[in-house]
Amino acid sequence: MSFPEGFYWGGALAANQCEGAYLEDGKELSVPDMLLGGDVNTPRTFCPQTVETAFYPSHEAVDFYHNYKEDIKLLAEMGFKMLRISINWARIYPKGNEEEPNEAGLQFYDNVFDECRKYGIEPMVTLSHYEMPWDMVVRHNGFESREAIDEFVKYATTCFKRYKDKVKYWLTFNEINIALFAEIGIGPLYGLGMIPKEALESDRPVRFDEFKYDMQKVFEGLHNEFVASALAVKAAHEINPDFMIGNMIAGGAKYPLTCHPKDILAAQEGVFEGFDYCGDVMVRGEYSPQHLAFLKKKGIDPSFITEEDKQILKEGPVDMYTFSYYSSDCVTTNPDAEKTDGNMSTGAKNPYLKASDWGWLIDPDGMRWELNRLTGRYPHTPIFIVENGFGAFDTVEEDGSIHDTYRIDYFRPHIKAMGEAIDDGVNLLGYTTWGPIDIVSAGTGQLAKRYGFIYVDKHDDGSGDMARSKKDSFDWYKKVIASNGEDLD
Ligand code: BGP
Repeated sequence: MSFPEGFYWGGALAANQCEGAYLEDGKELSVPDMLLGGDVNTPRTFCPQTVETAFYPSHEAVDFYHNYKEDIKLLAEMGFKMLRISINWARIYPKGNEEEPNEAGLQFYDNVFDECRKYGIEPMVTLSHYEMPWDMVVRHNGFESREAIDEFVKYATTCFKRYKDKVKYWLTFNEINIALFAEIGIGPLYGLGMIPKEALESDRPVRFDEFKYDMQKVFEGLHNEFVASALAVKAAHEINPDFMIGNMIAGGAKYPLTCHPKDILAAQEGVFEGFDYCGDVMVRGEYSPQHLAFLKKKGIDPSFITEEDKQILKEGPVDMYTFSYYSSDCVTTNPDAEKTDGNMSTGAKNPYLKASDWGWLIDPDGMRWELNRLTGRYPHTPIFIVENGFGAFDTVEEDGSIHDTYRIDYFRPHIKAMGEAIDDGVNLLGYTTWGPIDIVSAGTGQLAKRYGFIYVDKHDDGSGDMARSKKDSFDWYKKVIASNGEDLD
């Protein structure tokens, strides 16, 4: 198993899940600031700012905004080569449509990048990680409107110019394919900043499972986002030809539940809908006949794909394919098959795999399989795994130690699988684990769903002093990085 020299070991965070300081230094509301938490069985709730007593997890999060120096120092101690963060769009353009960016917001990220570079950590930046300025949702329902294209390109260009000598690796939209997860309500709001009118105008909190979307509008919104991404990629290369810009796909492996040919066909379609609908357009810069047939089957009118937009897509393919990998699921035509009980996952349950406490199936071989599949589909595009990790309850012992062997047991075979995939011929540039410091869960809004090597004393009732402490996995990952993936014991 041979990880190449210069392989980027590190971790990944999202601004809305770690920063807090939700109205500081000119920042205004963004999408996650409107959401309350849920849990494994309860979807999150959209709740306009009328409930004074409610706990909004993103408002304080784990206060990375004021702790970034201490946090980056700890990550550096683990030997991080890369830190993926997102820029909170509403810190730079608080309403999305200002003429000039907010200098205090820009300065904050200058400080973060300088702090990373001080320790030799290469930053990677996601421009939009579910964090659209709320005002854009209210004004034009996010990417339902083409106004969002201009607003995003302006924001992206501001960042590319400002940080052109500090940041080389960029992702346009986090998990862009989540837009199509409309059946669990969360997708179009997180992915596109689109919310059903009834929810927006409701005078009571609305749970995600009550959201109903018009799929024609969702596919149009997603198309607008492809166009925005392609325009940003083009602008980025004009500003600095060395930039590496990636798409970002909510990844995983999808298998047929059985070898019945109907299941095989259903899984093939599931993989296209789940991953490649977005991946193909962003890597190849075009829709294919397969896309058009798929839209037709779904009853979607494809006339939003204009000649002018086709040209834009052609001029802005990404330089690398990046994805998150946590889990896998199965596809079947059998309506009675058991479903995975995980939040954010709707597939059929794989009887050979164990699950986390949130029902996410644990499948390291699936990671190798998916890396190989992507290499076959996009042979000339390097790959980056930008999220992988294990959300779990942690127990703090009396002496303050945290023995998270279950987390190490999750990482070990995944890192091994990644090494095997490299030996299979996959061109993998790096690996950033999700939430190296405990942060707010995107799916449930919980703090109890912890991913970190570093524990944060913050809880779902809002209590906690935010103190940071090392878990057992801290020293383990440090050893993995120091040995370039060889020492996994
Ligand atoms: C991805 C998101 C992240 C993240 C992660 C884990 O979907 O890009 O923002 O949170 O999944 O999910 P969760 O926080 O729901 O456990």
